[in-house]
Amino acid sequence: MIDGEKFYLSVSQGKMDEVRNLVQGALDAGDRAERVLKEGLIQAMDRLGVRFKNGEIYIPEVLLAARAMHAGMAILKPILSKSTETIAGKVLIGTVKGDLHDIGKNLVVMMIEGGGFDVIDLGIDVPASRFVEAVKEHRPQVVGMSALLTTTMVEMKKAIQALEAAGQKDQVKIIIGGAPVTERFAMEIGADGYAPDAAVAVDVVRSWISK
Ligand code: B1M
Repeated sequence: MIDGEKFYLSVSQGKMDEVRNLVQGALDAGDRAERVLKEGLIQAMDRLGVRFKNGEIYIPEVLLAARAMHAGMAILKPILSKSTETIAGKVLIGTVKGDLHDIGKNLVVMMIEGGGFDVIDLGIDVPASRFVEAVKEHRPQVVGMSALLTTTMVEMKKAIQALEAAGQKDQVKIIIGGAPVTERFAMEIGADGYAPDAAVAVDVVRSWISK
């Protein structure tokens, strides 16, 4: 029996040991790893995501919670990786060329992972060509790009154009975000979606990839 409230309290307070114990306890009691992930960890992160979106909690709390969630995920990952039905889909993400900001991008990565998706994180300063190579290599359903500088926003356009030139754009949905980015800009450069924050990013990805 998974006690969602206990998971939520431990995750939201960033208590890594407690989260590990809850996960291990549920597994020892016979709960399937998929259920522990969905009804324990993901549900906790979902509740947290809503509070973050509503401005009730802030970035440090989300980062701490995400770390606690990762501690629980580490126990589940070896079990889950044997099953194909658990991972909802694959998301490739990176901060575009010339841009070294990754705090927001990392938050997006953590939240998307918390949503049950497999994330390939290309890191920072990712050139258009690397996005193209990685799409060919990993075959994600979604590509995410982050930019924090007005001067690097143009790199998002370049990466989308490069994906198009390589015949890869129609194979993926593209989401962009970062402080200077807007929905309008996203549409102008041919992205499929935009998210103002990590919680909305998960919602957008979920709307594209049905479990
Ligand atoms: Co820089 N920096 N910085 N900086 N920095 C800004 C962005 C700036 C606004 C500060 C300012 O002048 N007021 C300014 C940009 C101005 C502009 O272009 N309009 C700026 C500048 C100018 C610079 C340098 C050029 C400074 C210099 O060297 N002269 C330089 C550039 C380096 C480079 O990238 N080439 C630089 C360097 C740095 C540090 C290295 C010191 C550090 C980055 C450390 C790191 O990331 N590891 C840094 C920081 C920390 C900031 C500020 C203070 C904070 C950014 C941040 O992490 N915010 C920032 C000022 C500010 O924003 N108040 C600033 C918290 C983070 C959680 O929010 O990243 O917006 P954010 O992410 C959000 C959403 O945007 C969204 O979700 C996240 C979570 O909700 N989101 C996505 C982000 N990516 C997404 C992707 C999605 C969806 C949503 O889908 C894929």
